[in-house]
Formats: sequence, C-alpha cells, structure tokens
Amino acid sequence: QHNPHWWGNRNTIVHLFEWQWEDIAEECENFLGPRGFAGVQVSPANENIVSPGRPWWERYQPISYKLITRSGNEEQFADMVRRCNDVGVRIYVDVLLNHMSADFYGQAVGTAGTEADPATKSFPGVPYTAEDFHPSCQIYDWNDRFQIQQCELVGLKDLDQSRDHVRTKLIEFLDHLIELGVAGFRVDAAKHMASEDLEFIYGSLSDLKTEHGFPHNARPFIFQEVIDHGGQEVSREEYNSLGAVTEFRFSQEIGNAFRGNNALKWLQSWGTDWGFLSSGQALTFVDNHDNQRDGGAVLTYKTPRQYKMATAFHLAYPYGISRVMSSFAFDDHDSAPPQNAQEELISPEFDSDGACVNGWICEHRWRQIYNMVGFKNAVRDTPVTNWWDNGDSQIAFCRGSKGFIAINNNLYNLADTLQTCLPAGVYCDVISGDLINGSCSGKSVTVGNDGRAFVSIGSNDFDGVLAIHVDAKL
Ligand code: ARE
Ligand code: CA
Repeated sequence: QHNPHWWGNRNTIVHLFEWQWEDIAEECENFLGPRGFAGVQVSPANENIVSPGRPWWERYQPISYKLITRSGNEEQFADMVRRCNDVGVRIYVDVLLNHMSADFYGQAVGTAGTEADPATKSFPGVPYTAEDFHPSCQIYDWNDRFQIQQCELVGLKDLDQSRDHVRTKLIEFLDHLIELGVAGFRVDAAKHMASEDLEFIYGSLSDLKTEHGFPHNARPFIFQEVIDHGGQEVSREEYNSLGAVTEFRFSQEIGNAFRGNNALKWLQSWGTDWGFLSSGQALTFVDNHDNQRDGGAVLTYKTPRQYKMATAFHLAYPYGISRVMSSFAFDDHDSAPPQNAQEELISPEFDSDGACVNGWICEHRWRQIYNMVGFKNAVRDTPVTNWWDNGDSQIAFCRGSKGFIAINNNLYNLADTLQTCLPAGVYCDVISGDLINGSCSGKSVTVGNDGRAFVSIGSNDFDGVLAIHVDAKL
C-alpha cells in the first residue's frame, strides 16, 4: 500500500494543518489543482475531546469516529473530498488507531457532543469499554517494546488492536473514509502498535472507490508515523513493507545541511546512502507539525531563507514521497490554531500576492515553494545528471534535459557558467519570479546551444536558489 494514486505527473503532498474542510475544498479548486499539487494531508476528521483553550493537539485525542470536528462535519468532509478529487488532488486523512482520549480533564465531551469517561475507558460513542484497552501503564523506557506498544503514550488510553472488536471498529472507520473518496491515511503513532495488527487492519480495508476516480483494485495509500533516528527498539523496518514510513532522518539531515552544519557538496549522495529508507517507502519532509515545535536542527517557517533553500532541494532531488508543511503561526507547543472569540477555526485570508495574512503561514503559497512543486512535476522520472559543486556549499545539478537548479549556501557569491542540460533558449528563474503572460518577473537565464548558461546567486540575494525548467521557458 505504497502507491499514493497521484493524478497525471503530480507528485507533492501538502499538509494543511488544522484547516477547515470548506477552506480545503476551495484551496484545491483555486490553488492546489492549478499549481499541480498531488494531494493534501488533512487533520484528524473524527470526533475529539474539547480541551480548554483549544490547543491543536486536542485532535489527537479521539472520543468517537463520528466525522465532526472543528474542521467541519461529514457533509463538508465529503464535499471537500469530491471537489478535490475533481481537480486531481487526493485527500489523505490523519488517523488515530493507537488510542482514545486521555483522562486529564475528567468527564469528557467531544466535538460532536458525545460524552465519554476516559478514566474508566468508557467511550459509548464507538462503543469501547475497558476490555478493549491495554491495562494502564506509562512509557518510562523507550527501549522497552512492551511499554512502547502496550502502555499509554502521554496518557492516551491505549487500544488493544489484537481484539476483534477493536479491529472491526477501526476497519469500519477507515472504510467509511474510503467510501467518501479518500486516497489513503497517515497512521499516527504507528510505532506504538504491533505491526502484525496493523498488517491485519490494512489488509482488511476495502479498495479505493472507482466512482471517485481511482482505478480498479487500487489499495489505500498508507504512510505510517514511525520516529526512528536509528538504534531504536521498535524500528521503521517493521513497518516499511506494509506502507510508506515517515523518514525523520531526512528531516534531521536536511536541517543540518542547510543550517550550515554540513557542506552541501555532500548532498550529491542524498538518499539511501545516508541511511534513509528506499525512495518509494520514505515519506519525506523538511519539518512536520511536531518537530517544527521542538527546536533543534529542524528548519521551519521561522528561518525562511534556509527553509526555502532546503525545500527547493527537497523538491528538486529525486528521492522520497514529498510532503510540504503548511503551518499556522505559533509561539509555543500549545498555541491554538487561528480561531475567533467563539473558538471556531477561522478561514485563511490572502493578500494581493496570494500570501496568507491572518495567522496562517501557508508555506505552500510561497512562490519559492509552489514553483518547486511545478518544477518537480516538470522533471518527473528524470535522473540527476551533471552534479557540480564548488567543494563547499554551492551546488548545481540537472534533472535530465527538463530542469536545472543551483543553490548557494556560502557567504560569497556564485557567478559561474554551468551546464544546465536544457535546450537552448531563455528561461525564467522560478525562485526569484514567475512566468506571467510570457514575461518573467525574476531573473532570466540564457541557455546556449551547448546547454551552458551563466548563473548568478549573490550571497545577498533574497533567496539562495535559482531553478529553471522546460515548463517556464520564455
Ligand atoms: C497532550 C499534552 C500532554 C498530555 C496529553 C494527554 O501535551 O502533556 O499528557 O495531551 O492529556 C500530540 C501532542 C501531544 C499531546 C497529544 C495528545 O504532540 O503534546 O499530548 O497530541 O493530545 C512520540 C511518538 C509519536 C508522537 C510523538 C509526539 O512515538 O507517535 O511522541 N507523535 C504523534 C503525533 C503527535 C501526537 C501524537 C502522536 C499522539 O504526531 O502530534 O501528540 O496522538 C523520540 C521517540 C519518539 C517520540 C519522540 C517524542 O524521538 O523515538 O517515538 O515520539 O521522542 O517524544
Ligand atoms: Ca499502543
């Protein structure tokens, strides 16, 4: 279940973290479809506990499988999936199979009004009773398989996926989403579930629906959240045959490199040589909704220049199943998403350049990022050729005869004549500008008959990247 069922030549997923279904439907039609995005990872769709202040993470505490959350109800969800599929954008849902809500706030009420008593493990909305859960214990030792898989991750009531009743309820829930037209799932906390149980569950799911535009016998795409930085008791290798796995080492290493801790010339061997999973099994990202809050080497929207460079490399280099993060602004771990006085999520608003202005960051609407999504589509299925570097942190390479990228992460200028591998002509650098009505609002690059071009990226340029491809030729 490694096939994301992308449409045409598309190949990038965006995580619209905490967006409402109606806003996602509009975004598919107005922006993601036209810009060539392949799919959206959406926030959990099932009922969650209502927590004071409405932190984003309340959505990781399920109360039932009713499709009612702050993002919208079932009708709105179904409408979103239909409208996104209609413009060739797939929907992948973040699903919580490991646990239900924790009992931190006593008697609980969910976003659909369902009551539950997490303390006694009573979730009548499903229904689940205490016997559907593992006996309570805490994870103290992250090298103890029993604790990791059968104790409570941060106090979240831990479901026993070996039980028939639990399996049945989880399969019904996922099949319901498939019925509504989704293309697959991000499986939260997969490491905290035995892979044999997940194998049973994934294998029991129905095929994707032909009436939603999927081929016959198409299996749901699965990507599993397994944080494995190496030397772990429960490893990514227990899961990668079942579906793709989030490759956290990618996020770590790309952050290291573009923070300047590692010369970019080493990226020539990017991929499995770095200890990453094989390309078709790795869900790759510069940051995700957890590690962007953790600090450390991971790059985020808060360091935009380096973030855009890392993202350009991510989308230019043929490795992994790429996911772009689209965040809301936050100060600390618990900051709530943009909401009004009634604690309802608010819709993103855009300025005249299409950038988000009201608390949503919308990295996916940054030109340097969405134009690299277009680059990745244009160069699909071509290899890296003509790698060039200056022995330090200026690099360049071709993608077949379809695209060329140069990156300057040194504190001095790059100004060189380089092989671009492109047919002769004038191209628009899609990082510094856009090609609009036949003219380029950024740098133009003239490629000669020998495929070579003069390339300049000043150390003071707004961005440290230059990218040209055959779909942005003047
Ligand atoms: C919140 C509060 C807690 C409280 C709890 C229950 O913050 O203080 O105890 O509620 O009331 C998210 C938030 C949590 C939040 C939770 C539930 O991040 O803060 O707890 O929702 O609302 C491990 C797991 C990995 C997990 C990370 C966060 O292996 O699966 O921890 N990631 C997913 C999601 C999260 C989500 C959950 C799981 C829970 O992406 O957004 O939590 O559904 C090493 C280990 C990793 C470990 C990592 C971090 O790297 O190898 O396995 O990840 O450290 O601890
Ligand atoms: Ca578990």
